[in-house]
Amino acid sequence: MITLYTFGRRFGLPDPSPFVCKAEVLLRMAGLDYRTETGGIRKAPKGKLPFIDDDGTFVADSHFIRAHLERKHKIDFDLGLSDRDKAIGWAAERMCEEHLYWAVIDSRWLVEDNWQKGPWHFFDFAPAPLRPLIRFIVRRQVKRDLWSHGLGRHARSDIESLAKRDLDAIAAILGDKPWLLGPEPTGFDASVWSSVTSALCPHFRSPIGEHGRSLPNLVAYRDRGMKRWFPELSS
Ligand SMILES: N[C@@H](CCC(=O)N[C@@H](CS)C(=O)NCC(=O)O)C(=O)O
Repeated sequence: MITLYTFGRRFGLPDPSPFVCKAEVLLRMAGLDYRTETGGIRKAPKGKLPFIDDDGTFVADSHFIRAHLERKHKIDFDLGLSDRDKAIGWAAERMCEEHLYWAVIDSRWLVEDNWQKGPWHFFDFAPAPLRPLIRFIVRRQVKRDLWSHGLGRHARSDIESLAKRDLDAIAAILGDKPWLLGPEPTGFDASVWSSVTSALCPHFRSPIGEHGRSLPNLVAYRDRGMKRWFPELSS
């Protein structure tokens, strides 16, 4: 049995982390039995979620989880894709994970309203006297991470414009296809769908989300994936 370590369902999303969400989509796509466990970040081999425990084999990072499932469970997530489509999928995935993700982090963690109704609550589990300190330290670390990445050095309006271009690019690749690269979902949808769904999350107020929700094919894509992989969360 596979155990997927997650943050848990929040904000109407399968997980606040698009990487955890991606790993869960991959497991559901593959039709593998799994259970989830929250609160495992202290055990995380790379200090981040997601990671899995597959009968005693620990694999961290959504990309390497995918590679592990492909290898051990003989799953081909890219069935039928041409080399060109694989290249487009990879470029879209990396744009979502290494660029759009950080813009969404900025809007959730550093915009006061969103912080208060979002990540602030990640620390509700901590003893009350420690909560303010933990919140301060973790938020300061996220600010540093954004600065180190480089995106955090721009004005917020510039970060938002960059993220909007990412969403426009995904919408253009998607066009009128049901899935990123054709009539059936592939492994790239696990990543791109999770990132799009996270960016469009209506729980948070942000020009990034508003822009994404104004793109009809992106909204339909989000709803299609939610119905397919997380019907329990689909409205
Ligand atoms: N490249 C990793 C990224 C994972 C990642 O950034 N996880 C974040 C949540 S979105 C995390 O666990 N952060 C906790 C921390 O940095 O302490 C993947 O694809 O799994």
